Amino acid sequence: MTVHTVPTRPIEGQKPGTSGLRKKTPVFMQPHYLENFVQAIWNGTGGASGKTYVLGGDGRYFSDRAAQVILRMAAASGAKKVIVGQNALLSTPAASHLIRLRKADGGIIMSASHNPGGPNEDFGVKYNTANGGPAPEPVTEAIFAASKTLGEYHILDAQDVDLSTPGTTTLGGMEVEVVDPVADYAELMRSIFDFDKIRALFGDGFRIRFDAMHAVTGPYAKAILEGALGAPAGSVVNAVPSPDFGGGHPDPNPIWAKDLMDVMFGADAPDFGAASDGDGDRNMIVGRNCYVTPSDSLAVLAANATLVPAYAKGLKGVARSMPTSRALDRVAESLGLACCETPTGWKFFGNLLDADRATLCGEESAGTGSDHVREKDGLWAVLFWLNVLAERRQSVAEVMADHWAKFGRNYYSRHDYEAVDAGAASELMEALRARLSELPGQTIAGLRIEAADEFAYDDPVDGSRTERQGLRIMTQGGGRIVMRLSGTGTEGATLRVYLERVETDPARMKDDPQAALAPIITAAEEIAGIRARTGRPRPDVIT
Ligand code: VG1
Ligand code: CO
Repeated sequence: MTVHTVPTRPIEGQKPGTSGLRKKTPVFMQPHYLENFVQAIWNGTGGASGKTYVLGGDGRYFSDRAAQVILRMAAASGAKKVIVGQNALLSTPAASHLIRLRKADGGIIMSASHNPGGPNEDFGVKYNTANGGPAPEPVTEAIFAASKTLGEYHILDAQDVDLSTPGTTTLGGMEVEVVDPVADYAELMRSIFDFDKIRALFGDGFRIRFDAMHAVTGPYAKAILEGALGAPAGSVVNAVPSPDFGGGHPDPNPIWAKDLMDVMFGADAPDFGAASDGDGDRNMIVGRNCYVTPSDSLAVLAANATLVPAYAKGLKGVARSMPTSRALDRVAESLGLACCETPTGWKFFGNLLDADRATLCGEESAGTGSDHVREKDGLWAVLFWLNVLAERRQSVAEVMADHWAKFGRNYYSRHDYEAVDAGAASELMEALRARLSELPGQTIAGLRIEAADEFAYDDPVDGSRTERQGLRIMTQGGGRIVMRLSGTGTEGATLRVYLERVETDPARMKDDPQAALAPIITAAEEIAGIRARTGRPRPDVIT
């Protein structure tokens, strides 16, 4: 088999964002686009020679062909071995686990996560390092730098590798091992949770509806929930991964998982509902007539962690991304745990997890995880909840009411303005940045502003500093407005406005979050002029 050295030129914009490089699928399918980026990964990480990688993805359109290109390029650059999920499938947490289990040097995950897939939708490539986690900033910077100086790439001239059956083959001088994507992950879950207790819960008639949203978690949820734990057949719906996610938007929130919400708020609703995203790292939790915000879910898991065998001895610490609500901080304070605040994106939790400074981490965007892998993990969060409910034998609504009574309630919502004009979005941010220093002391929409700043993060483990991670405005009584621009979009700019208010009076905790947040929402509009600057009368997505 011949190694081709193909001359190429740097392609602009191959800068990984919050979570890998995401572009429209036709962009990724352009000549040399994928190849350039893969070569930049090798070049930016000291070469592929002699290395072992894990490869998989969420099965979205183009991943079958991309997997073959990546395999041929790994072989051409002298990699020793690639471990591939059958049919190129691996959820993001399963890939993270496999990298760690097999002590691989790294992994490539083909996914654009919750972004839709298909010929005209999104594709993505994410590189994970040997700890199983998303490449941290210095590594993504090195990959980006390599993409800017590329003059050629190497690819083997070979037929496609059969990825449909587990087993080992060779490609040039490289070993290719096709593995069952579910088995090792299922074993890991069994080692963390009390499967007997959860099985007993289902045995007593507890009903669950897990919506895999036509994405990668389907086979995992079927095997674990219906297989190992005995939930009735049909508990997992939309369980077959499809290249375009059934034409849907595999984002587990009340907007895109509306079917699930309707069932959970309808007559004869099951006891528990959950959904996961394209690549299986996000989770949505909903009880009967009770939606749990991701920030609250994180706080509840922290407060109940000792009910789970793997965390029975307590947590070493917790961490949340800055825009995530401070419900977690309240739990941490009462348990005497350190609570670290990081920029948005899972890559910032890696160092804390590796250094044993945090056991549990989470983001407001429906990502929760622990030190069992180095990614957020959707199905793990669902099993965590089930383990807690199996121990407490209460409804989700009762668990939430109890939690708020004990810790207070952080009303929380995120308003997204999607695909707005990039120039207008950056002007909005610039204008607000310029006004930050004059805001403290002012009263806007009846709320006194106590502090305002731009978030920067000093990593306590490696000392690196990450700046410009969101504008924060703190109001009287523990309220907060955060604004930042998304780093995962593929069209224009997405403005995210995060709104929070604290309520400690149990008598007032039944309010609808949007109503409870009304003064904060008004203040955000007055301060930033969102409507005028974006030309949007209202947010596109409210979660
Ligand atoms: C979003 C979320 C962030 C999450 C990231 C990747 O990023 O806000 O919390 O880590 O997506 O998640 P951004 O930059 O668009 O706000 V996933 O499941 O899409 O890999
Ligand atoms: Co995801």
